[in-house]
Amino acid sequence: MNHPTASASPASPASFMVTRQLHGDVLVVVVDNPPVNALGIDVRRGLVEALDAADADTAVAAVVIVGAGRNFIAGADIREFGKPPQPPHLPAVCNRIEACAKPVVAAIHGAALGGGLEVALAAHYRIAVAGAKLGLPEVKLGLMPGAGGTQRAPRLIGAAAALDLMLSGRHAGADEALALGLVDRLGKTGDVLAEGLAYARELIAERAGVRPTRSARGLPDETASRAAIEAARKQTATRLRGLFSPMKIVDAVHAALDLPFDEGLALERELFLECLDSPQRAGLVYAFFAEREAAKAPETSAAKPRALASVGIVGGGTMGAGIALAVLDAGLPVTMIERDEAALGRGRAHVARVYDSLVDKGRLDARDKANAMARFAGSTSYDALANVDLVIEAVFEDMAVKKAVFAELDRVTKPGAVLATNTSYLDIDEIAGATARPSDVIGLHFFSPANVMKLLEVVVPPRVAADVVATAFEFARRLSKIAVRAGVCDGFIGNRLLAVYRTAADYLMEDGASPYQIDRAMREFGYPMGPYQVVDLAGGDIGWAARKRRASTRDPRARYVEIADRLCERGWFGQKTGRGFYRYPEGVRTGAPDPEVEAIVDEERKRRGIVPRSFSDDEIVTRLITAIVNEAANVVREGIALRPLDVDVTLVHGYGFPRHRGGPMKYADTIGLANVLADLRRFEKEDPLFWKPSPLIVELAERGTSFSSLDGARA
Ligand code: T1G
Ligand code: NAD
Repeated sequence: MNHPTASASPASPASFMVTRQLHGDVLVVVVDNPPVNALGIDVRRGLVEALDAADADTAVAAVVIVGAGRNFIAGADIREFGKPPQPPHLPAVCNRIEACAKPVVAAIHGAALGGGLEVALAAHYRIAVAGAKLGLPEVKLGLMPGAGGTQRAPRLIGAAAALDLMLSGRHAGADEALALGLVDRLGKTGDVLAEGLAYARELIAERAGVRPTRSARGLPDETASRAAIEAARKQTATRLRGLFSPMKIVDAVHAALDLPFDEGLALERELFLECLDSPQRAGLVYAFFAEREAAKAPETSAAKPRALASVGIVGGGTMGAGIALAVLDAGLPVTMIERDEAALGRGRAHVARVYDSLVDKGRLDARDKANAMARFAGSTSYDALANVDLVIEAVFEDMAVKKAVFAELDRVTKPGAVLATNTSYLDIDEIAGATARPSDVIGLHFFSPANVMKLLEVVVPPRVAADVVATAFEFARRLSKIAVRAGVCDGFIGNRLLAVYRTAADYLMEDGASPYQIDRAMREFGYPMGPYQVVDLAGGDIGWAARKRRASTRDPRARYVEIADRLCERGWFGQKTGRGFYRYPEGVRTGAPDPEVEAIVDEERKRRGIVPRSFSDDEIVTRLITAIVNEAANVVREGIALRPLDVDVTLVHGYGFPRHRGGPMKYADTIGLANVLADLRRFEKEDPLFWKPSPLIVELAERGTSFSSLDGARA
């Protein structure tokens, strides 16, 4: 939206970020703080000045608040959190808007999130145009609405709807916002300023006057409201267990039901400040910025992406079909290549099956499914890939098979096509060597299920061209994936750290901890599953194959625990065989501890002459996280990961590391690298090879600094 020229008092920064102009008798107040009009101090000051001006100017009959650029207001300025708060604080700004003697209209386009929606809720009337997204996502930052949202939203849309928005953090589109009562009307055009002005003039003509939300009667049905609050308490105590702010949100909404507005607002402030001080807020805000920084690789600013209008996928198995779904969901056409018609049929059926279940659940419209399937083509001839812009190979994890596929791709694809492999472990530079154009070959490492998991490791071999890397990041953005740049080594960033995590867990198990205690301790720490539940989910046979492949190159001095091999030798591969480390009675996804497994563990200890000892849950967590952090420091030191934040984003989005802790490197910084080094020195006495401290940790600890010092200013 193009905003009118400033007529505010002389050149305070506030006057640049919040401008105002009289359109007849309507004062238009424009918030202009790129990139997302965050409510930083100057914007807050500018809004108060604008409302004061409106009340003081008799020529003003109504006010319209609107955002410049692509959004209304995306919330408080997250970068201000953790810094000393400066007045006017946002609750006061919102109260000032609500107290205006002239009707105030919030004209919403793009994002109206968090404090941005709270500004709109403080206005007396709200209009939105198509494409608007409204929400109170503070919970995703370890926070809660802190500018009246917990008191005004329930009054406007009821306790249940308000709690759903605040506890899920999801965005409501314009239509849903109207249905909920978050906005009063939808604009017929996309011209948000014109729509806002028209609405304001109508209100003036009708002498509609002001309509403070604080006195809205959205909590009429006390019984229903109490039931919604109790249901939210249960949900928070179970599904959001371990998170700090959700229960504070429920407490605040409860106050909206029982307390007068200003007392509820005061309680909200108290609870908000508690959330602001919680370490979870620090971890989640770190994660917010780290994800965005990870998308900025040197190549993305050095080169322009190539064309990306069509995609080929070779291999229609677990990953090929999942990747096809992700590409179709992004609106792109897909051509799948398989060895034979039967395999191709399985790949297509997998894609259709996923869409059918979404349609059945009402999460996808049948028409959208048909449109997506119409963009799906399949063939057993590689010639079908002659004109695609990008090809992703997802065939068997076998070097010879992959090299044959890339030689074929080299023959059929057009010059400039990007050739990507989804290999989990294999040397991408060797695969690239099977073509005459290694500079066009890159790794795109998806995670299963590829249409669901957000993480995408962009694996950069030494000979790849910068614009190919830039194309990979652009592709990730199109698929709404969180991309992380990784160098080539065994397992790249994620699987390399997973292997060390698993090894440390196996050492603990053989030394005396039960696999079930280890899993429970890691769940308490915040992982959705412990390491042995993950093995059973992914399939013990996959790891077994990898261990056998590595046997010839394994360091003979390294300790090797054979417990998992004993289970695999019995065919106990996990969920897919009904038992692994746990037993899975027919159709049950949550396994039961298995005394036979504990007996096998005991046998192995005896065979190795190990006298089992007990470990506390804390010791288990310390050892497993320290193992990850130590190896991750090597990954950063070797340049496999550009920065520590890239490791954090990888483990949070691909390996279940609890997001509210920010990631292993952020977590290590909260503990202090000197303490991490002390733990490493302690463990090193037991096994100098496995626990050899990373030189990077030694260096940073000696310098008394942190991993984040390597991330650059923002993260
Ligand atoms: N504060 C500061 N910077 C922000 C920001 C914010 N609220 N939102 C985005 N940015 C930066 C972001 O880091 C990036 O910077 C650039 O803007 C573009 O963002 C009291 C306490 C709005 C949907 O949680 O969800 O209000 O990397 O890449 O994909 O109750 O940004 O370019 O340098 O994400 O188009 C609540 C957070 C705050 C919304 C746009 N608000 N933002 O998505 O662009 S807490 C939120 C978003 C609060 C009050 C409480 C998204 C977006 P850079 P982007 P996008
Ligand atoms: P899969 O066995 O499920 O599927 C492989 C498919 O490739 C099969 O359908 C097979 O018919 C097809 N294929 C084999 N040779 C072919 C050829 N020459 N031309 C065309 N199609 C051919 O395997 P998957 O689990 O989907 O794994 C595929 C790749 O993705 C592997 O490199 C694997 O390491 C990697 N990967 C797997 C996962 C996972 O969790 N499964 C995760 C990330 C990466």
